[in-house]
Amino acid sequence: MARYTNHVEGVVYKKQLGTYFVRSADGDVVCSISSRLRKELIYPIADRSSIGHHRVQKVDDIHMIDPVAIGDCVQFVVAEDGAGLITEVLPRRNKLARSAAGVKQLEQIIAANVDQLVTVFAAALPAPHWNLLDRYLVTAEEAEIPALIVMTKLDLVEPGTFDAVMDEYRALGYHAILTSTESGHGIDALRAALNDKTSVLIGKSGVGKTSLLNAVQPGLGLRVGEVSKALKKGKHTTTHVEMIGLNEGGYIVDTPGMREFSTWNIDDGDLALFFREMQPYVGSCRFGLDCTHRTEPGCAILKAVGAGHITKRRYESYVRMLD
Ligand SMILES: Nc1nc2c(ncn2[C@@H]2O[C@H](COP(=O)(O)OP(=O)(O)O)[C@@H](O)[C@H]2O)c(=O)[nH]1
Ligand SMILES: [Mg+2]
Ligand SMILES: [Zn+2]
Repeated sequence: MARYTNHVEGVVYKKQLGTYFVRSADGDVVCSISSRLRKELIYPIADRSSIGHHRVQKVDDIHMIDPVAIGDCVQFVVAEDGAGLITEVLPRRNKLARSAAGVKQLEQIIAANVDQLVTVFAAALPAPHWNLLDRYLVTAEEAEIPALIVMTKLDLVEPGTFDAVMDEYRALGYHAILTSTESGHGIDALRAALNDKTSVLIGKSGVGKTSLLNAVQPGLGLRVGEVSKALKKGKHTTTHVEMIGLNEGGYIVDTPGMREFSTWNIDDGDLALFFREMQPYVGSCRFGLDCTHRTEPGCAILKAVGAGHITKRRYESYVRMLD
């Protein structure tokens, strides 16, 4: 049995099939996790009878119920040969999670201890998908993580095309940046917004994420892209996720395989709480907290939509998320 030194703390910055790369003040250590920790944290999810037993055994699913996430602060011990063992996951400041693809009952933690969620959309090719943006924003609200909206490929549309809709989001208090890697518009603003923060980048394939990262810092998009490619290759690389360091401080967490995105653990009855402009009305409908804000008489939210205090577009997004 290897002898271990005292507990050290660090941050998980990369993981790959049951191996965790932890950064601490004393350097980087490659860790596994203690069997006690694995049992303790996996049990409550893996035991759910609603999940077919055939699923639980798949490698991808083990990844999804991984008790240690990118960004986690952990305690670990180091053996004389330099191998580390994670013994404790320290309380998370927050966590960004979604329903695991194809397995609604499983939570997939994208990252823990995140400073902001950066949602990337293209002005065109592909056209922006506002309902998807609202789903990202609801996830950020629920997790209490600030969201940054980035609309890129601005050069592909007439000036001003999306000013109104961006102003709509700004009026809700969201920070929105318009960029183009063709013209260089907005790149300085994006670099400044990423500085010294741990950012999770999210957006469909082809919207321009890699190009944006390369514009912010030469080679950065390439590095993030390599991680994504490794993830797409096949089963046995699908657990490789990494936090990439920015030269001027801060980290980018890539979110590969995000072709679909479903919110995790948000009840229909709570959904309106995560639409900033709806939240103040929750509870003041005639049916109180039982109101779904769809067809009920005396609904305060429907009334606010009618009065123009809540936009039709955001309200329709809400309804689509309920369905
Ligand atoms: N016109 C224009 N094309 C862009 C811009 N950003 C990216 N693209 C193009 O959009 C495509 C997808 O970009 P990429 O960065 O790979 O997207 P990702 O899949 O989100 O990483 C590529 O062909 C890029 O050249 C932009 O600001 N303007
Ligand atoms: Mg890319
Ligand atoms: Zn209502």
